[in-house]
Amino acid sequence: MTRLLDTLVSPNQIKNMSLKDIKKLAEEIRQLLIETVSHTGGHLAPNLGVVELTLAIHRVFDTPKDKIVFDVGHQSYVHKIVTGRADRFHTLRTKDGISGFPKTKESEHDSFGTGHSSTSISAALGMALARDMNGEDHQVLAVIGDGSMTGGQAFEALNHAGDTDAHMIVILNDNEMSIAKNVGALSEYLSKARVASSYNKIKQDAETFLKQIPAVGDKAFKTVKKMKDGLSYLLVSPGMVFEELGFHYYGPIDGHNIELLTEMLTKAKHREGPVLVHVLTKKGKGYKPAEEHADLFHGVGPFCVETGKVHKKPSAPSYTSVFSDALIALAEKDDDIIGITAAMPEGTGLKKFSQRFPKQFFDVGIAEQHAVTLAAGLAMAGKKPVVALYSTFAQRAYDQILHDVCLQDLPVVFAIDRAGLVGEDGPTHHGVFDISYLRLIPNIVIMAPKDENELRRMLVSAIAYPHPVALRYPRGSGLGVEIEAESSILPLGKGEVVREGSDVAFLALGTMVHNCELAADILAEQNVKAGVINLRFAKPLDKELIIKTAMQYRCLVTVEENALHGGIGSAVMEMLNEAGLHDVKVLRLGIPDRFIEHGARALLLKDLALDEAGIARQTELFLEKNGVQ
Ligand SMILES: Cc1ncc(C[n+]2csc(CCOP(=O)(O)OP(=O)(O)O)c2C)c(N)n1
Repeated sequence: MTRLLDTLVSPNQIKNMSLKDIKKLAEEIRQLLIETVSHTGGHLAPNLGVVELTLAIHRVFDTPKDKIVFDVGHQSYVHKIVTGRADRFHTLRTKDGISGFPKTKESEHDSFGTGHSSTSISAALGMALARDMNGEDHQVLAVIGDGSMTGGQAFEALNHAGDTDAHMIVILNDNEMSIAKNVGALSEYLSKARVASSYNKIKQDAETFLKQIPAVGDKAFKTVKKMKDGLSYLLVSPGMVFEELGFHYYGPIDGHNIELLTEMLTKAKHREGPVLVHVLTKKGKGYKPAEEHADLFHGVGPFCVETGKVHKKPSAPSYTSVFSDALIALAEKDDDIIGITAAMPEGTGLKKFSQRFPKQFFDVGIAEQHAVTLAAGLAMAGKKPVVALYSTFAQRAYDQILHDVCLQDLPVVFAIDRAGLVGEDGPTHHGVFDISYLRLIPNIVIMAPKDENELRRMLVSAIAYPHPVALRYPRGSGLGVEIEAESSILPLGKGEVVREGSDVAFLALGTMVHNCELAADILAEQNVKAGVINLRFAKPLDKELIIKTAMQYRCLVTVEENALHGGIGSAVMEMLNEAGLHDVKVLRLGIPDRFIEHGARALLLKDLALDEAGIARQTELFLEKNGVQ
């Protein structure tokens, strides 16, 4: 049987489809999503939840003329499928394949690139204001989840949009979930709105029914009305908050009912000014394992479609889980330790901590800025906050790190997870800038472990140092070293000599220490004797060790999984320059000055010549050029 999907070349075709066909198309899209993500991994549950919503949007609006901004963009797969990318969808998140997030370079139907949350309303408002200035007449939509609505920027944008006449439509996709269960007062409000709307519906149905019964009808009707008046103070008007902010509110409506969605979106399209359409969806809709475990299937690795079981590769524990266990062990002895996450309890490993120490844990929603200043407040009052953030999302809280924490030299620990290349999520998620953007801030200590034991020692040290500390570690598994029973404090700003050599010395940090050891093995086969220094600290640098190594080897190769600009290579060169060591040759290896696309981490490292073979090859060329070989 031919699939409707195979005949779909333009989203415009959806407009002429019968409702029956649209429902069939929805079914086919669900199959494609499940089948593809079971191989590639990706954001399955969010996309299963927005199949009908996306089809209804394309039924009512015309892309690329009309602009849709998907918040975070992890739920844009259905949009990609119906805008001419169905045949390439199997390449999702693979190198040179379809990106897991909207990308203006990938399609004219993607009107704005996203990946970090809570930006959609700002971007859509900007587009709507520009449209009006240019005298154009297209529509602008922001599709934002209830989780992303907890981000401060979403409120800033609502506050501004409601004060303009610009016509734009915000679609609030409310599934009561962020990655984990959504948190916060807004989330509570939205739950009440759900209850209020079903209460109103029951009330209306009951009233109509009772009025139809002669004689008894009137009496019963009055009783129901009394009940309603008694209850109404408990209920909120569903759209009150948004109406007060200057939006015209529609909803809440069933986000899986295409007819209703079409009707509401058409109304919203023809209204003036800012409009908010509140839709209720089920995350993971249509695939039982994803409905039942929406958090696990939010962003999932390859899995078995029949059982819903994630394929687990046997491997060493992840750095995240080593961090998680080490933090719990520390908190067992110190109840001043506070764990803080910005809506990522599972991803940062703090979920276990929250279960063990519920009173010492805060999930603040997608609010990295607040998380950091909250930690500053806690630290000022004597607590020992550990803010676990992904490197890429810590960018959000830059001013808070600088102004609220470092300027006051407060002992806040930043557990910077997913530092380095993250792989399939791509440029919006690679954590390759943190050393550069943190290194210039006074007072902060920055370190990165070479393996699991060093991560444990660094966490113990971070809690003990009386300064702000950023401890960066990568996504994925550690090296599989045997975990030591005791973890002692590291001397601040001291590196270690991992391997002695004579021709060239690697100065490396974090993940790259191991790669340099392997590269040194390769070089040894060519009779090149390479030393390996584990710097441990990006700040303060081990001046004594670096100067000594520079004088001894005269040829240095710095290696880091961070941008070359402003990274440890830059730091070492600044130090050599200040020490007057102008004739020491330095090769800097790291992430070049461009955004790195998505793809498996190993492939990306190979492409950038940051795997052992690439490091060895580049080192040989460098030595040749400098007449060492
Ligand atoms: C600034 C920022 N912090 C954290 C994340 C990680 N993140 C991706 S999606 C998501 C939850 C989004 O929830 P919601 O908007 O409700 O969308 P849903 O997946 O439920 O459809 C989070 C926390 C992010 N993308 N950006």
